[in-house]
This record gives sequence, C-alpha cells and structure tokens, in this order.
Amino acid sequence: MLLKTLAQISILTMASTLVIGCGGSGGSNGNNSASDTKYNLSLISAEEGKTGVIGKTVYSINLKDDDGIAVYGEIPTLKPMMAMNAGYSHSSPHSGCTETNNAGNSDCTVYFIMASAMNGESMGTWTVDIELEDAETLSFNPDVTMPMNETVRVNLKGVDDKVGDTPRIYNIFNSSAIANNGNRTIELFISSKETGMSFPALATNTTLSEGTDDVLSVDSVEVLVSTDKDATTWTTASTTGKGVWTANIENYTDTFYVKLSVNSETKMSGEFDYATFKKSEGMMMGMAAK
Ligand SMILES: [Cu+2]
Repeated sequence: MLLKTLAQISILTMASTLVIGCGGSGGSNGNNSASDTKYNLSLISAEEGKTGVIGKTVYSINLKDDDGIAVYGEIPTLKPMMAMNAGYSHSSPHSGCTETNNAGNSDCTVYFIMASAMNGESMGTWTVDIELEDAETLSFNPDVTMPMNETVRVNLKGVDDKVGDTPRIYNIFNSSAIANNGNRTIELFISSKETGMSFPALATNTTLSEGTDDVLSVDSVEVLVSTDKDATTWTTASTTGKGVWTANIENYTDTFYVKLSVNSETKMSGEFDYATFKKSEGMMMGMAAK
C-alpha cells in the first residue's frame, strides 16, 4: 500500500516536471514571479532556526524591502510541516506571527507536537515556512527535541464530542516559566485537532470542523488550574482569545493539574477528568541536591 502510494507520487512528480519543462522551453511565459518580489524575510538569528522544542517555540524574523528598509504592519503566515519517514506529512499547532513592528521584527510561534528523533531514531524532517505576499518564502528545518524539565503537552479528549468515530483531541501545551517558590504563573496554549493539517486555537465564538458532520460551534470554554487534583475549588484561567490561557496559582511544589470543558463537556485523559503537568524526575533530583 505504502509502496504503491510512493510510486504514484513519483509518477506525479515526473509528470509535473515535464509540464514545467515544456513551459520553460517555450520561452513565452512573461510571468516571472521572482522579479515581482518586493520584500525579504529573514531569521534574526540563523542559529534560532536550527532548533525547536516540543511545546512553545518562538522564531523571530525580520522583514525588509528591496532597499533594506524595515517594513512594519505586515503579518506573515506561518506553516510548520513534518515529513514523516513513514511516508506522510502533518502540521503542528501554532499561533501564527505577530504584526511586524517599526524595526520589521515579528515573532512566529509554533507549538511542536513531535520530536525529529525518538530514542536516537529519526522520525522525519520538520520544515517551517514563513510566507508573505510579494516575498520569497523563508524556509528552514529545525531539529525538534523534547525538553526534559517538565511535562509540556497533555492531550485531553472529548466524550460525545468526536471527529468521525474518535474523540476530538485537545492539545494542552504548558509554556509556563519554571517557578522556584510556591507562587507560579501558569501559561497554557490550547488547540484542538480537526485533521493532521489543522489544529485551530481553542477560543469561544469559533467553529471547529466547519462544513463537516462533526461541526462544533464553541460557545463556552472553561479552563481550571489547581495544585491539588482533589480540590473543591480550582482557579479559573483567563484568556487573550487566541488559545493562550493564564492563571496564578499558590502552594506549587512540583505538579499542577488542568481541567478543560468545552460547551460544558469535561474533556478526559483516560479515566481522569484532568491533565497532569509535573517536573521530571531528573529535575526534582537536581533541585533536591541543591
Ligand atoms: Cu511527525
């Protein structure tokens, strides 16, 4: 099955190469898109583009015009894609790029869901494309690794809320700064999964799986955080409306818990109605040694 699919792709690639070849030899095609390029996208640090982590990864980019002058007020498009060695591709949740500022700078934020390698074995290749009309696409291949200090991602799943026959997946990413005392500001990014190519940020007044049998209009979202999974009162997180949720918690030691409900249905992690985020063994041992 896989071999057959790959063979078909090869034939398609050959066919499209031939078409391009014909057009090129004709020499009558006056549409040279390269000559229309007005803007130049670049990474502020080329080193930054070489790596990424599971969870929040920010790439800082810069936009200039052909005269080398910073361009402000433009919002580039962010497209992360992983070509799996297994023969298929998938995207990753992201919150896009900010508007370029007076210096032409913009932050593009990806929440990677998969490492480039696991147990020393390559899983595939990530490509991050940053696009803007009238600019050549900025493309780079970060090596994505798993941070080892704390849980960074937990999936909670719908019950009656499904995509096809399977429970709808909600990715909860923890991008909080590590706390050294009992007070901690928790920052979460929550996205849902429509397909392997589409992970929209979770926010009220949005529609998931639009145009399908699984369409879900998101009328209410509640995100609760606690350091005690048996607590009767949890802290309600607040949102900026773009999938980012924050909450301040007290009495934090090494673990916090997150509950999520969408349209009053509580999302589940197996039999549990909460997600668990805890420091890794290595980090707890390291801290105890100090
Ligand atoms: Cu992958």
